[in-house]
Amino acid sequence: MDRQKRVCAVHDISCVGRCSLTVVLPIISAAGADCGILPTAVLSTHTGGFENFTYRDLTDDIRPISAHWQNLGLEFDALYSGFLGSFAQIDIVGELFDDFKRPDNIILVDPVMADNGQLYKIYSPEMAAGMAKLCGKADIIIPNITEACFMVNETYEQGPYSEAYVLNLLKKLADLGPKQVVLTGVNFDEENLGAAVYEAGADGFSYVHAKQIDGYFHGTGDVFGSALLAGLLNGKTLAESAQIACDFVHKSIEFTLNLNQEPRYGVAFELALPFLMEKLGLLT
Ligand code: PXL
Repeated sequence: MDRQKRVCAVHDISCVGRCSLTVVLPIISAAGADCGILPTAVLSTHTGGFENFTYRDLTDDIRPISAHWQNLGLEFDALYSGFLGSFAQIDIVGELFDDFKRPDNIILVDPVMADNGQLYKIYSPEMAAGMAKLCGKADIIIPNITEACFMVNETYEQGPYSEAYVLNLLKKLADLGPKQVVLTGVNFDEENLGAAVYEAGADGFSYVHAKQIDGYFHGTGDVFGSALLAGLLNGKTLAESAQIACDFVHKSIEFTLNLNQEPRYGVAFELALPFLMEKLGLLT
């Protein structure tokens, strides 16, 4: 058996609502990896669809935690960042990447800050330039279309998209510095929804998708990103991992609808974990 992979997941803890660490940790664990966490903030719920949530910013804890890990000589096979607790954390997480980057590990950045054409309420427009800088330190970035538009100063449009619109975004995102880009929330017709997968310098992109399910489901970006990383840690290519992630999100939404669960509480990904493990070849 191969050595167990170790991940550092840099996201908030939204205590209720299934996004960020309450999603990343179980999915990475189900993928057979050791998932270390670096919480960026603690909230009573996530910020989408709940009022009066509590918010504890953990900016001051990140450097001491990282320093302790460096003293221990820890190494990570992947560092995966998502929702950051403050603007100042962008530079601090950038330092963390500098300190833990190895020639063969993966830095995966989800520049979580916006959706549906709008920045999340708690963020100011300067977040976009900061996240664009952080993306420059990543091997792989996984923005949605809104985040992409904010980072490369393009006009946000609603789908279905033309290939030219998507390719332009992909090239500009790759110009920020990452080697590979997975752009989420891409559709070319009303039937399907998926992601465009792009290698820096390439002429075209590949497209992975599943049947579109109407509605807005909270936390699916984190479910997608975690399953994508789960694929990579298990030796799948980026395109294979993106397809697995897309199918996993689709299955999780199906379970959510079958159970009539409220979308603001996140998707029922737990029930789809056996499906993910099967796709990763972990059940044989
Ligand atoms: O899933 C993204 C996310 C993560 N963490 C918090 C959020 C959101 C999206 O709204 O509010 C706290």
